[in-house]
Amino acid sequence: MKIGLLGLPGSGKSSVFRAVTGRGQERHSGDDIAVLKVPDQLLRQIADFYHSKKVTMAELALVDITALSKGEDVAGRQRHLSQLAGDADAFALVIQAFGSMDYTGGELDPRGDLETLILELALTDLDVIATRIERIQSGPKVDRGQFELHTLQKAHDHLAAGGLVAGLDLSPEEQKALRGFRLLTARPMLVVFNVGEDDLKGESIATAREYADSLGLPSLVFCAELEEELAALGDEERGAFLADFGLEASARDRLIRAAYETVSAVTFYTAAHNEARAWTVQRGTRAREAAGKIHTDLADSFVRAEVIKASVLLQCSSEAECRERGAVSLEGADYVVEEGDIMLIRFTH
Ligand SMILES: Nc1nc2c(ncn2[C@@H]2O[C@H](COP(=O)(O)OP(=O)(O)O)[C@@H](O)[C@H]2O)c(=O)[nH]1
Ligand SMILES: [Mg+2]
Repeated sequence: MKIGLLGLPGSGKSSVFRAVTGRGQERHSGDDIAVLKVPDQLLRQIADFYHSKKVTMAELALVDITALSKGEDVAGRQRHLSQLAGDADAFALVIQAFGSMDYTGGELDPRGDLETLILELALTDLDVIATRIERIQSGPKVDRGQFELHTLQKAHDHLAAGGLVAGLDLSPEEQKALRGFRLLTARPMLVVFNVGEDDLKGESIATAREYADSLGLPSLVFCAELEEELAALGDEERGAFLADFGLEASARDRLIRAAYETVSAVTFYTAAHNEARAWTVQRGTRAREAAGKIHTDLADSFVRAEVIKASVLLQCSSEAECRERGAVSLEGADYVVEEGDIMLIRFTH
């Protein structure tokens, strides 16, 4: 899973990136990507159970996308945004709420900045949609084209009215018709309000937060500068500081958790003596597709999945006992993977 950091210049994207990754100031220009290991207590327990020699945590990639600059012409900016956004599965929108001036020297306006950012994303999508609608309308009339046209029109109207494609109620067929366009506002988003050290509760961003809520976007309050300092400390020291500041968890843990919730991630496991491993899929993913994550060949040669609930496994003294108790179920390709499933894929050779 890949999360892209987006924000206006100076909003603190790079600071958030450093706070979350624990990386120092030294950096090269342009994009930067970090792979975060997702802390997982259950994975540890499963690995202990199987005496696994190797433990592989799920990973979350974080991309620090270079600033959107207001200087470019609209078309250039949108092309730039589409390219940069690339294959990010979700976005974290970083909003400046620290200090007293924004990067243009203007007054601080977190709500306005969030609106600007969302407008940029919506305009980029509208442009993609308009181009496609034009192309369909100027081509030969075919049924499939008409369905796509209708769906595009629906997305267009929703965006034009200030909505996000992600907030649109679409049938599976309509979703499929739009998927290929990789629309920016169709992807899950969360908002990171980067507040000053004197406003860790985020009192200054109340109205901006209401706006995020109204769009159905989850939001986090961070002080990137403070979090950067905390990230440089050892685990024990950090724990004490977090408590001092009344923070429940580090920036890294909070961002990972929020990202998981935002994309509706489900964690399943594969476990044996050689390796215990956590995998992340989106809610609603079926067994065949999950198998394909483990190895692309496994999707094609999939026969059945043996599924044990981790919570049940950990109450048994051995996997054999689990089987005797009937706690291992055999599932077909269409089984919807659940949080905490331990899966063994049976396949044809
Ligand atoms: N006081 C304060 N300054 C911050 C905070 N976060 C970022 N900054 C400063 O704001 C400036 C821009 O931050 P940066 O992360 O480079 O923004 P980017 O352009 O979005 O990557 C830098 O000088 C940071 O030190 C914060 O939480 N508090
Ligand atoms: Mg930066």
